[in-house]
Amino acid sequence: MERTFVAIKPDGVKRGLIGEIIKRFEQKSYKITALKMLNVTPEMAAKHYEEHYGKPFYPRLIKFITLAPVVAMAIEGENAIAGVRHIVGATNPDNADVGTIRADFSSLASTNLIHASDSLESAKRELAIYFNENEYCSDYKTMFELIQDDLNRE
Ligand code: FUP
Repeated sequence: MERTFVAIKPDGVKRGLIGEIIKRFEQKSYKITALKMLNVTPEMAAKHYEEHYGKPFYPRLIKFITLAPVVAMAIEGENAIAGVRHIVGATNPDNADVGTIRADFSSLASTNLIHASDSLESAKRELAIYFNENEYCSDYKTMFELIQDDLNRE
């Protein structure tokens, strides 16, 4: 099982796409184990995007993520890091596969609706910026987990 970090960015919140985006992860059978809306502070934004510091798009990236609330999530599942990125689509929506969130709802990389961790290491680092350990609610079973339990029962 992997746990990854996903954030619906300010454009997704403002455009009323929170439900549409979360639906795609639920219907894939992933388990949401933490969820909140928050205003990202400049300090949090700098930590989140530290790998992009100094790049031409960095100032606008920080401005954008702090402009309006985001919806932050922890998503769990088998191979969830790559699987979630597959549903999210390529950074530039023009290159994203049709059917992905970015291809279906966005037309610019600077406002591409959603962030998802790209590795186990990034997921751990990013989750720690947005969530405290006591905010996870992993202690319940989704229907998908119950189906797996049935299948694995001797
Ligand atoms: P991703 O992992 O797909 O979110 O992409 P990156 O980590 O490479 O980039 C993080 C964010 O920087 C993107 F979501 C949008 C922004 N960005 C730009 O605005 N222009 C670029 O050319 C690349 C990234």
